[in-house]
This record gives sequence, C-alpha cells and structure tokens, in this order.
Amino acid sequence: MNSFLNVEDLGDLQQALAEATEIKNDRFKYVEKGRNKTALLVFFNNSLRTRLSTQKAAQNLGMNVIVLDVNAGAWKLETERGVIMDSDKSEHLLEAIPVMGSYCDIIGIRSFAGLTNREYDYAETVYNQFVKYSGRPVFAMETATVHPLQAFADLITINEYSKKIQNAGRPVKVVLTWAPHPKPLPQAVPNSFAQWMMAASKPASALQTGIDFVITHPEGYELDPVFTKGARIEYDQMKAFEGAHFVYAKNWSCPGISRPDAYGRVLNDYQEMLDWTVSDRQMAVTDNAGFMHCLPVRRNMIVTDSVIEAPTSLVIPEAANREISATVVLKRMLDSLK
Ligand code: AN0
Ligand code: CP
Repeated sequence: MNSFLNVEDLGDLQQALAEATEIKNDRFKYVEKGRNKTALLVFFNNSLRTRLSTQKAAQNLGMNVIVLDVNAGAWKLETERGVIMDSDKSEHLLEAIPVMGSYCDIIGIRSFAGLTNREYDYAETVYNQFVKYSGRPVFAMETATVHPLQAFADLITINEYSKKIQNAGRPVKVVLTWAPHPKPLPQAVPNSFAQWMMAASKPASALQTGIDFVITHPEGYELDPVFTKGARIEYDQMKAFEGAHFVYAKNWSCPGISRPDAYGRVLNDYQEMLDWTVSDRQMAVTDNAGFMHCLPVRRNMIVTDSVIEAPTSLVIPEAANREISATVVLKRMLDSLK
C-alpha cells in the first residue's frame, strides 16, 4: 500500500477486520517489522487522538516516530505554486516535502479542508503533492476530504459491537446523522464514514450480515455522491433513527452539492437547529443503539450529556480502536516498502 486515502486502498475488508482482531489480541506481534524504519507524522491542524494513536501504532511495529507540527515551530509553508512569496510564509511545500521525505520511510499527513475553494479541497491538492514529491508512501490522518483511519476504526467498532445482531442473521442498521455546531467543520469524517459503510453494506463484504446504511441531515447538507453513492438519505431524523443499531453523529458544513454557492458554510444559525442534537428523544426509537462520534465532541450541541454518558455510548472504545486501525495500515505500508 503506497497511499491510504480511500476504502479501496485497504482491499478486502473481511481480511482487514481479521487482521485488526489479530493485532488487538497481540499489539506487538509485528514489533520486528518496523525496526530502523521511521514514520514522520505531519500535522497542519490540531489533534489529540490521531497524534497519540498513530504514534502508538508505529511504536507497536517497532518504528521510530518523528512528529512535526507545521504551525508550531516550523517555517510557515506556502502551498500554492506560482505565488510571489512576500507574505509571512518563508518556505514552499515543494522544497519542504522532499526534505521531509529524506528523513523517513513513511509519511502521515493531517491537512484539513480550507473550506473556501471546493475544487482545491476536493482535488486533495496538499495530500497529492506529498504523494508526488516525497518519494515515500503517504497516508491520510484526515485530509481535505477523507479520514480513513477514523472510518476503519469505526468499522472495527461496529463489527465488535454487533456480534449478537450478526449471529441472529440480521443486517446491522447504521445511521449517520448531522448535528449542529457553531463553526464550519470539514466533510472528511462523514465522507469517509459513508464510503466505508457503503463498502461494507453487502453481506460478507465486511460483516457477515451486511450493513443497512441511512444518512439523515437538514436540506442543503447533501454529501458528495462520490462518497455516498447508493446510500439512503432520509431528511426526517426521527424516521431515520427507527430501529437503528448504531447512531453516528457528526457535524459538517455545506458540501456545496445542492448549494454550490454555500460551500464550507454553516447554513442556519445553530440555535435554530438544536432539535437535531442527539438526545434521549431520538435514541428512544432506536433498537438500543450504540452512540458513536469520532471526537472531539461538543456536549449539548452534537449530543446530550445523558446520551454520551449512557452505557450504550461507544465513543471511548471507538477512539481506542484508532490504535488498531493505524497499526494495520502502517503494517501494510511497511510490507510494501522496497
Ligand atoms: C475536525 C473535523 O470535524 O473534521 C476533526 C474531527 C476528527 N473537528 C473539529 O475541527 C472540531
Ligand atoms: N477523531 C480524531 O481524529 O481526533 P483528533 O482530531 O483528536 O485526532
């Protein structure tokens, strides 16, 4: 694996889930694989889970790890080609990338969407420059449009917590719900979640009984069909929640599909949208659903205290599975090093 951005990059999902179980049972099984190999983790944006879990994953594999916070101590980087560099940006990404590549074997990138230019974001401009100029395998730690390490951890979590339903021969109903937030957020998490759930929807593609996947959001927040192709969209949140086994909450800003003029914007004042906050009212119509969120989460905005604190809340085991998804991915990347 030389690039990890989309679900297809991982190949067979049943195999990937089996590998996740193997690693969870013995995290250090492949500790020799990464000896004298170095992972460089480059952060253009803040992170708690990705930063810690990816470092831990690299250490599980015996790798050395270097973390670079571009905005805390490095030179400010220009990312656009052709500009006269007279601003506060001292260095161009086109020099910085090959330099970074010279110190490591594998590179992870966190670079969020700017949310001003849809074309630039959806072309994965920054990530693709790392692929092109670093000379190293590159993996996404949330890029402009995707967060595959999160979606893989989410799939592992859903597989683990749906054994009873699978054993009963029933498809697992998963609902992705938009929820309010005061600031414009990227679409990377819901894009990847939808892409991975659709890849797992057919029986035996990942889970034995498959996944029945539904997306619910207010009008205007339609995600890019590249990621949601084939998914059911239900604008009535209560209807979408009926009989759900897992509820996955997330805010995202306008993806610019049905409202191209409003890309990256919050469409309504969040105070008018608080009935979308996941509360006991919606959870009551589910089939005792597990509550999921990638974190960080704003309480009583995305989800009420009572739902996130309930025994059905899976946010902590979900976050813990980030170590597992990252270990599987880094192991695969080590395997393909020459
Ligand atoms: C980011 C997002 O919504 O993409 C990171 C989530 C993992 N969240 C925030 O910026 C709050
Ligand atoms: N879920 C997630 O990626 O969290 P961080 O932004 O803290 O890394």
